[in-house]
Parts: sequence; structure tokens; C-alpha cells
Amino acid sequence: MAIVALAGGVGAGKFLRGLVRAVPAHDVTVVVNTGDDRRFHGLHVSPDLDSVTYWLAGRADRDRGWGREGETFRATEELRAFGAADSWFGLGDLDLATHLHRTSLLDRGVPLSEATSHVAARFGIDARILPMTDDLVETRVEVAGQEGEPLDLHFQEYWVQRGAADQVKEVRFAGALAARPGPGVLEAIAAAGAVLICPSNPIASIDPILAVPGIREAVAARRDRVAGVSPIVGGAPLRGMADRLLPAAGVEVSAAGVAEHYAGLLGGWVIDHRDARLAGRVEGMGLRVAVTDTIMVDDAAAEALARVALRAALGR
Ligand code: FO1
Repeated sequence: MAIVALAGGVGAGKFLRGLVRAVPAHDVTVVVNTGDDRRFHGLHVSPDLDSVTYWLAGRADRDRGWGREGETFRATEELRAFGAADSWFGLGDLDLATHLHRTSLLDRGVPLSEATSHVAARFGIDARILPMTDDLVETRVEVAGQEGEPLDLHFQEYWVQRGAADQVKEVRFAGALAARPGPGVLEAIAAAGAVLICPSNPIASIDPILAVPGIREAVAARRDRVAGVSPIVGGAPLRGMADRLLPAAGVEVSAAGVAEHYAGLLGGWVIDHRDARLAGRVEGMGLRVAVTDTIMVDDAAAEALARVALRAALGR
């Protein structure tokens, strides 16, 4: 059965490792956020595409979450010594090869989707990894800076350079309205036996995907086969700083709040045991609720979670 997963960074990476143990990897299509993409030192960096690729390849750094295991940062240290403008963003030496190769393909006119397949093939990945779009969409975060001054930041400037310390006014996806879904994205969603929303940051990772015209509608049309996994456990994100962005988008920081945010898209919703008291509220939204252990301490735990999510999508 064909499965589509909507994915962002670390939470998605861990979950997908479990999913490809639960079903054959070649049945899985991963539609990935590219709103975080940015050029650093002239190189096109796609953090979420790379996270998904490295996690599926078993090459991700499990502790750091992003980048490759066994990484060194000598080039970045050297760039910092130069005082290079973008050197607040840590690009590992192995990771740099991915960005160099991807950028050389893009600069020759190869679309991002094709460059992504190239990178995935080099890492021996059987799942299909599709960028949400080949067009430029940029997640912008409007904040009040430390002195209250209004700033319009690229997501990575907000998240990494400034440590998500600013008060967020608005998150927007610049370019999304004019973007077209990446090749194969709508077809994969339409043909999927199940569509899964990974436990990714709803605002930074999943919303940009849904903002590409046609994708939200395609997922909503499959609603009865869609399930998501809550990235919020016990009122806080498992990792990362999703709690800084959710309130700015008017979303309650809870497993039920995120389910409400995805209203109209979900048939099923998976929450953690610690949030079992919210099950009735989520059922009240007309959703099938599964309560399980959502903490992916290892691939076996992620596989168990993926199986629960698949059952929630299929209504079994
Ligand atoms: N996150 C950081 O907190 N600091 C970094 O220096 C950093 C570098 C980096 C390089 C490549 C990459 O693929 C991801 C990287 N990330 C870094 C993670 C990334 O900024 C975000 O966590 C994702 O964009 C959110 O999904």
C-alpha cells in the first residue's frame, strides 16, 4: 500500500525510520518542507530535505538532531575565523559536500526535486523524497526584537541565529501563493492508501507544505485516510521550540490544540499516554484517537508508533 508522509525535521526523521520498518520503504513517499531553505556562503541548504535523507540513510546525528553523524566543523570554524557573514549557521564538513553538489546541480538548471533524488540515490534510500515545491518559498518570521523593534527574519535567522528569543508576531510563507506542488506530490497524495502527518513542528514544517496551493486540498480530499502524530507531549514539544511559534499562530500548545490546527485534514490523531485526558476532546472533533507511547527512543519505538499511526489512518 502506498503511503505519503508530510515531513519536516528531526521528529519526522525519527518517525520515518520507524515507518520504513513497518512497511516496505519503496511504498513510502515523503513530501518535505523547503520553507527553511536558504543560501549560506552561496550554497543552497535544504535543512529538512537533508534531515529526512540523513535519518532515512541512518547517517543522522541522533543527539544533535540535524546534520550527519561523525561530523566535523572545520570549514565552519575557518569561516568564523574569516568573520564570514553566514558563519552563525554550522555547516558540517560532510554536510557541505551535499550542499556543494546540490547547488552545482541547481545552478545548472536542474530542479530541486531532481537534485533531491540524486542526493537520495547516493545515500541508498528506497523511499521517494519529494520537495513540497521546486519553486522558492521562504518561511519569514515577523518579530519584535529585543528593543521592541519590528524585524522581518528568515526562519533560520529567527531560529538559529537569534535562538528563537524574539517575540513572534506573525509567520508567513513568502512565495507560497505562486508556488506549484513539486512533481509527483499531488499524484502521490491522491493515490496513497494512507497519508501521515509526521510529529514535526506544525507551524515551521507542516504549514509551509500545506500553504503550497493544491496540497492542503489534496490532503483534505483524503481526510478519511489521514492521520497525524502529535509533536506536543504533556504541553511541550518533545524537541525544538515549537511552543514559541504555536501561540503566535493562535494554536494552543497541547496535543488537542495541534489537532484543532489541522482541522479538516485529519481522520485520526495519535497522542501520547501523558495526554490521555485529552482523548475525549479530540474525539469530540470527530477524529479517531489513538493513545500510545510517542517518544521515539529508538527505531523499534518509532516502528511501533508508525504502526499505530497507520492504523489510525486506516480506521482499524
Ligand atoms: N540548527 C541549529 O540550531 N544550529 C545550526 O548551526 C544548524 C545548522 C544546520 C545545518 C544544516 C542543516 O541541515 C540543519 C541545520 N540546523 C541547525 C537545523 C535547522 O536549522 C532547523 O532545525 C531546521 O530548519 C528545522 O526543521
